[in-house]
Amino acid sequence: MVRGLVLKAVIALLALLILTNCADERTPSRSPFAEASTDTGHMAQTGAVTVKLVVTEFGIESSLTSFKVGTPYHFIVTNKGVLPHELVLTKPKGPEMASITDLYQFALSVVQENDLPSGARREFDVIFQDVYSPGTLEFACHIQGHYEAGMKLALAVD
Ligand SMILES: [Cu+2]
Repeated sequence: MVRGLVLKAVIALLALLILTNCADERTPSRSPFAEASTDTGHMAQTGAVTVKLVVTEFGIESSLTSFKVGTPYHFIVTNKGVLPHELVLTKPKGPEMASITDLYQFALSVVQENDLPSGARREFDVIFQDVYSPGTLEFACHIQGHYEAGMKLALAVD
């Protein structure tokens, strides 16, 4: 009888320990995870700065071209042109970014051509981690000929 009781007590204690452990492990890991996933959409409505982008033949317009490091921005891009376009947030094409591969590999954000046909609207979030002096970062469409026709817009981050 006594042994049975002790066993039950031990089992109960073990169960309690396991439960407590689970709770302990869950609590710290859950909050940053929730902030990263669930709250991102929420943040877009409350804390983030909304930026409207328009792409056409052949240009890019933005409601904002001056940004701050660490501020969450919620971008809404609309294709008001008749052709499909893309919107890449990357460094300007040049000696440092000589190929399309370089441009995409560096990109802080990419809305692909397939996702941005005429009339389409796409949204994405960016929090700039680094400072970019004017002329070192831009929105661009690198579909053949579009960039050269004027589909680029310089921005700055400080
Ligand atoms: Cu384009």
